[in-house]
Amino acid sequence: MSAPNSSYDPVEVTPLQPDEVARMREEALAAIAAADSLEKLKEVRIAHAGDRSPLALANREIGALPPSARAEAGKRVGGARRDVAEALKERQTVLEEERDNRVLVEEAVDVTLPWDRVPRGARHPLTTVAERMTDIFVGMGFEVAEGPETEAEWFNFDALNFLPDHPARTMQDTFFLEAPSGGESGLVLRTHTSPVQIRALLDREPPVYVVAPGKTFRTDELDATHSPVFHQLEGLVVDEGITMAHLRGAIDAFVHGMFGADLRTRFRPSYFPFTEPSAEVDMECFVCRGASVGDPDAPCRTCGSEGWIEIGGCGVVNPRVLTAAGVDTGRYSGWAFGLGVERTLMFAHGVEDMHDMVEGDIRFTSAFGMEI
Ligand code: FA5
Repeated sequence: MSAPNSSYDPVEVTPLQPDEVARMREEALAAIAAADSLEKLKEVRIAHAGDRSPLALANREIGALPPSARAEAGKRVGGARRDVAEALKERQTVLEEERDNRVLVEEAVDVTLPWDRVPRGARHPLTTVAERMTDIFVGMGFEVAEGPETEAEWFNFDALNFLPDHPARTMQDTFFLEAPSGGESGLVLRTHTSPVQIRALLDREPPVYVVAPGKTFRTDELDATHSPVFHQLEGLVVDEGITMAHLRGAIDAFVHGMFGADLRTRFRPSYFPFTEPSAEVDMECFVCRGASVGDPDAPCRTCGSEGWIEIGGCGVVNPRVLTAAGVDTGRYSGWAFGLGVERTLMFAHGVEDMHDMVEGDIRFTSAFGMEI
């Protein structure tokens, strides 16, 4: 800035000449009008209204003028600066409005788009199928009983009338945990849910109507239809006047509730040490209903064209078992069954390979939905 000078001629100070002030003003207004974004307008503001802008520098020259010349020069430069400030404000408003409208369009939320939230997990279908099986019997008045997965050999075998030389007691079938010692029973991973029969009978007085879903273990290789860890649903009824006809009725009610209202069942003679007589339970194939039997043109994968599907074992409780559990066999009789849960899941949902049930692939589990 020039020093005050009484002989100073304002007309000679170039930045303060009217034409020059008008040119600076026009240049600023043109730049403001041409700014097409808030970023560009910011640059224009610094260039034409900032401390180092031509009009700001011209304003500084006013202080160097003789007092008589200051008013006119101040009016001229001040007017130009005011016009520039107003134009900046207006342009700022317009550009902000344009930006807001653009954001509203560009950032609109499409509520119809598919969501990408982390999916919720699903319960394993073995759990839900075991619950559905259990519920059918609970609906008939049965209560749920439990037993440990690590079981005394006495409950798993002896009390169920397995003689010491029964093949199921050899290393082929059973995970033995502790050998018997000092008169104490050995420990095994239970090979079936049938020991819960004994526990239920020791825990309560007849009449007994219980079901026991649970995990069981055998030294079987994992393949399409076997797993070393699998699940069963045990059922036990002990009451006065109980016959095999009641067993047929209960099994029919289960098959109808689980697979279809009009499916037939049949009992095939079998052997279990703890039931006499014993039977394997078959149900009519719910896919082909027997139509595939003897028809090579229409084979059925579900039943292997047998027309029937085996779902478990059952029988009238052997009086020796009732005696081991302290039940008066002169007064009470009973029946029991053991159904495979994996097998039920395979038939109910068309699962063909047991590997799918144990490998933990979430794509298998989530296909069954979020059932709880
Ligand atoms: C028993 O385990 C008897 N406790 C059933 C029983 C209970 C009979 C009460 C009489 C009275 P079984 O060994 O057949 O029987 O097994 C019953 C079911 O368990 C089979 O039908 C099958 O569905 C299932 N199962 C057996 N072994 C395996 C395995 N390794 N993997 C998957 N499921 C199996």
